[in-house]
Amino acid sequence: MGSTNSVFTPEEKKIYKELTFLNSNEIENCFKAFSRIVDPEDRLSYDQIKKSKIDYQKFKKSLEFKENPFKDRIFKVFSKSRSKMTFEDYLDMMSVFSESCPSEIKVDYAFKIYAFSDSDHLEKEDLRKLITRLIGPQNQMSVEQIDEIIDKILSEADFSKDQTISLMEFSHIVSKSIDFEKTFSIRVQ
Ligand SMILES: [Ca+2]
Repeated sequence: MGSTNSVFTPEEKKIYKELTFLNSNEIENCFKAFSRIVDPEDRLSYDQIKKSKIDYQKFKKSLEFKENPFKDRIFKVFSKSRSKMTFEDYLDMMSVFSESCPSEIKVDYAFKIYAFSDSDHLEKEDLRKLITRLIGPQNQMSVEQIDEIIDKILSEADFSKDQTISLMEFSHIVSKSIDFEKTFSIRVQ
């Protein structure tokens, strides 16, 4: 009791605060969430946890993301190695999803997540996947209905008329959506 029983050294904390939009408490909470994924049985030391990596099989079951229809894309976009997520990757991700992250950065990452083929444009096929995932498996929509939505998005957002949505076009439509920031925020407990 009374001793500094923090997970992080003051230096680590300082660096993480500088490199993310997270406050001290949020960084601690991210560590707890990360530990729950890598070490559910509470066997590892803090240092071992910090050096652990999460694979997709574990990530997709995590409390924060199991219900997220884009969890596979989120995992891929934020895992620098593309197949394993380090604690720093996890912090970067939670930083983008935090309420303090500026909207432009959230938009940038949302675009990467929705660009299923990792290109720099959202193609019709990306929009189809996006809509299908957003409506969820229980809401049936016909191919024609989805095509109609795609056409509507393109007619409103595709200023360059090339049948794809660029990042700039995407930012423009998203900036008009009041809900965007809300849907793109996760509070880690
Ligand atoms: Ca376009």
